[in-house]
Amino acid sequence: ASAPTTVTITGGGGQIGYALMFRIAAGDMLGPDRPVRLRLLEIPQGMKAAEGAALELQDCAFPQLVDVDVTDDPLTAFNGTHIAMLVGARPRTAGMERADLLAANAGIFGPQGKAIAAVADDDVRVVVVGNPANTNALIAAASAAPHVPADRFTALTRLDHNRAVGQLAEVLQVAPDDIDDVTIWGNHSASQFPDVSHATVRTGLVERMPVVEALAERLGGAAQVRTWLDDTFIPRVAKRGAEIIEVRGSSSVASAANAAIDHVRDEQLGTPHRSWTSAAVVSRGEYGVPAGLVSSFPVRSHGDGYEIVEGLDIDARARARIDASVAELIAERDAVTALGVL
Ligand code: NAX
Repeated sequence: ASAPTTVTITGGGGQIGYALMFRIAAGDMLGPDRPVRLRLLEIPQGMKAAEGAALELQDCAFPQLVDVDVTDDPLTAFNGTHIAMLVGARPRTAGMERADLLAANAGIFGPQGKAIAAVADDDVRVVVVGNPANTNALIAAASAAPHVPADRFTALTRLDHNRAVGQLAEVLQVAPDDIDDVTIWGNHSASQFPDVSHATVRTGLVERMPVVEALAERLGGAAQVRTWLDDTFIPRVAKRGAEIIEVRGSSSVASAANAAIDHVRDEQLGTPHRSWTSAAVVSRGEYGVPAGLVSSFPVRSHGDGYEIVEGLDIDARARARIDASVAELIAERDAVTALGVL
């Protein structure tokens, strides 16, 4: 067997952490042949919950799980880590302004970025799940520079991506796996742009059809497709988190953990040949997104990190939606800069 891969989960005593660790230990993220060492980072109040989860991991006797450490010290948690999943964050509480939220999270993700730079493996990859995920990733990347290249830092928009695929599969009455090349652009927030203009759906053994054409057949014409996309699909995907809270009485947990696993698996093992997925990565100016921002893009991996899929046509409607979400990312970055964090 290969040497163990060390995976650090921050917020290991929280809900998403709990949903993540058992699936990672079972081999869902890195495949059945890679032994895993788990490190759970918590703040003192969360230590008991994380320790309890570690006891349960032991009780699963997972063959691939080499060991589990629980700690409230970032330098211990990130020591030699290969994959850091930054889940723990400061949630927005009643009466909290956006600047307060950004500042509180800068106080978490800045020091964690520094700790990663100091002690993580040279090939470390980091995914930020804790919100505001894009800007938290920006802060962590800036704090880890220049020791860790910025492209090792990503933020999770795979849940939004999977939500979009799920909605399309339902309307088109196909399996989710029949749909390729959906894109989430921009921020992991209500301003995001779920884009189906390049998406295709399987119609035969190898034949595919543009999703917009398949939608037109189902909904009765191009005008109906436009209305459905603008009034139903885009807002439903962008606000799905609120819908889950309303129906379930609690935020997305298992689906968020699943998306984080998909994100890391594809980054580490590669995306399927034929298609791409979505992840928030550091822009180098692609598609007019200002360099340095952590924005969601169409991305591919050959097993060595995500690269942005370039050269896609962006029409005027899409341009306006991407620009609106990117404007929000710029505002978040400027607010953080004003706080003296960047
Ligand atoms: P919980 O409140 O259940 O768990 C968070 C845990 O993080 C707590 O146990 C807390 O003690 C710990 N924590 C706080 N500060 C920490 C620090 N400095 N170091 C280590 N641990 C720390 O929240 P949960 O439901 O697990 O959600 C976690 C985060 O994911 C939230 O920020 C949430 O907004 C975000 N989400 C992001 C999603 C995405 O697609 N990017 C979707 C799901 C989720 O909303």
